[in-house]
Amino acid sequence: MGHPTSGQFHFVMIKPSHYDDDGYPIQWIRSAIPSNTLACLYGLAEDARRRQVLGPDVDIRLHTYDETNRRVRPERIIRLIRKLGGRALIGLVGVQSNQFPRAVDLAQPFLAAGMPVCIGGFHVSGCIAMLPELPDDIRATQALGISLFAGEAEEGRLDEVLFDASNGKLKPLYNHMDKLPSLTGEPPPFLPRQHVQRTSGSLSSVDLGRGCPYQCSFCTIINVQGRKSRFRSPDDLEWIVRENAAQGIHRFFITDDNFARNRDWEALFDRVIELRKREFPKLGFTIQVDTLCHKIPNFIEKAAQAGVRRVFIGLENINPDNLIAAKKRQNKITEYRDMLQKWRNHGAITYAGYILGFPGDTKESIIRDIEIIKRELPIDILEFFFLTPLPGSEDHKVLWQKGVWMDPDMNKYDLNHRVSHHPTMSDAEWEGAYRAAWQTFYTPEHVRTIMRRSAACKIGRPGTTLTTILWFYLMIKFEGVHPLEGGAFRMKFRRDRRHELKRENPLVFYPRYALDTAVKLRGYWRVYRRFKAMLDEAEAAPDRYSYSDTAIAPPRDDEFEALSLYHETAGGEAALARKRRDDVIRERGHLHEAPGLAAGQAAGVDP
Ligand code: B12
Ligand code: SF4
Repeated sequence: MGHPTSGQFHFVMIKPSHYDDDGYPIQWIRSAIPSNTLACLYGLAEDARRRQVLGPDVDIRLHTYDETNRRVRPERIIRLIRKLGGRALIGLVGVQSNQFPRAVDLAQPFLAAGMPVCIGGFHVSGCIAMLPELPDDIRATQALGISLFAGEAEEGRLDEVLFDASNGKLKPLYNHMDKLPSLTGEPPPFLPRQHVQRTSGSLSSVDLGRGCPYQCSFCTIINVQGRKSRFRSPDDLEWIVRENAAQGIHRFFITDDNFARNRDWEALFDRVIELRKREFPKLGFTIQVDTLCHKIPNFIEKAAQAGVRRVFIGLENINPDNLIAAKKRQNKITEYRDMLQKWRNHGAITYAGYILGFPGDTKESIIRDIEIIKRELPIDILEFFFLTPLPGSEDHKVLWQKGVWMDPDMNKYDLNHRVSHHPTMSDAEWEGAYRAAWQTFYTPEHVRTIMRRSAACKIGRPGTTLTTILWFYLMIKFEGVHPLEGGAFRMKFRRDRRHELKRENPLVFYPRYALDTAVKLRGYWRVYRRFKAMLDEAEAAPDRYSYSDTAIAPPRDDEFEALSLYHETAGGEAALARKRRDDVIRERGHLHEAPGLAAGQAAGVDP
């Protein structure tokens, strides 16, 4: 590579949001969690800057924007770059399918100003990974002159893009889907503190690994990031901890989709345990795992010692027939209680993802299942999703090949909207069942029960459990967005409305916005007072520590005969029969491990 130019080169990284149902970007004064993609790109770009990849005379300047917590005004960015001088690359980063329309809208003013734009992330990568040809929306983007990046940017791939942009020769497509880079020793994700301050506070995001061995048909990750586990080293992790601790950040969301299948989980936990003991006692983590994680010897024990306090679990469903239909065979309902109780006994707050709209679901079965979960499984937070054919998943590919209808508006692919038809429920029924699911789980009675369960646990954190329930409840009840896209104090800007929709009159827009905000705040306050009273009641209860119920009581002898989980669900009896058969084989000594999985992991092979 030569030295293309001298002076400055601006790399502007924008993580776009997506539009709400009224056409306004979903953004907050404080969003929940900083973006790991932005942190990854920032880490890579900072490294490229230090290595002077554009030559010693070119000063690379980095600008980062997360639209979920900051208004992005392209005209201001254009003015700033013109004032500072030099060439620029506008990178729209980590663009998911639901963010693709917004990303393209944001790109337009930059293109008009003659600035090159490149879009990367799961929509582009997922479509290229799975479809025989590019879908119309992506082709239209290329026709506008936007460059696309598919695959991951590590192993020096970002350098090439920066170099081409600085030479005014950005290629229409950078396709790296054929090779997944190693992560070990690559520049780790990092975000300066001013970013983290725009989110819930002292929490940053990192990925310590990518890839998952399973084959769930609704999943995009395996087709984009592969099924082999790639991971960062304990030294990389220590660097991340130290750099963040230096800016006062001690808590992390580890974004690995399934940290239990990160082949190096133990070495990574061991390093954190050591760092916690020696220097950073405040270190805390949130992780995502699968439902067999408790079968990995020491996994939960070491997670607790490493400071894991919140765990996202891909529960997905309690009907084995549905799980089998989604190729999620690794989820065994006969293990759910053991796994959840073990996390609880180690002081973690559990969030379980639950998908609605599998072929066997009806509105009645969904409500029945949620009632079973409330009674029999000790889950703190249950979050619902529409079964969605996300671009990049096998489900999407199959529907696409068969020409089955899927909503053409990518903005709706946020798992909070229905984008396909269900085989038996009407559209209205499915949407009704989705709303009913949230209402059925988060009743005042059940919130009270969760508070009692949390208060009964000696190492439980009822106050934090309450805050988390409030986050979920308030987003669904008042904000109309999925809690995972939520934040504090919604911002809306009249001029940022989706261009297909008419710009509203200021005399209509502002009074309505003010009124909506006031009504929401009043609602927030009422819910807070009501739920806080439940917390106080649970903490003051004379039987606080002796409280028990079916979900948290240790397994009973007649567990498998008595619980609805195994007898009222579709395929529950068959799952129970499989478990009993496996138990017999294990007792006879033929099966030494959890079926397939733990053995596969130990041997380092995909099951
Ligand atoms: C963490 C995460 C979140 C966090 C986000 C905050 C955070 N801390 O990062 C939370 C929990 C809030 C979240 C929410 C949602 N998420 Co999410 N999330 C993830 C997850 C697990 C990791 C993302 C990540 O950091 N990946 C690692 C980065 C490095 O990979 P990457 O984004 O692809 O970026 C690399 C390349 O693409 C490339 N690249 C990317 N951009 C650019 C730009 C340029 C210019 C260049 C050169 C290169 C480049 O370089 C990067 C480094 O290699 C992914 C799954 C996954 N494994 O990626 C799902 C995932 C991205 N999420 C998804 C979805 C659907 C959502 C939600 C809409 C749904 C929901 N209700 O949960 C919301 C939307 C909220 C929002 N506003 O983002 C889907 C998107 C699928 C799709 N086809 O669109 C994914 C893939 C998971 C899935 N279910 O399939 N999510
Ligand atoms: S376990 Fe999670 S990450 Fe792995 S394939 Fe299934 S949905 Fe995807």
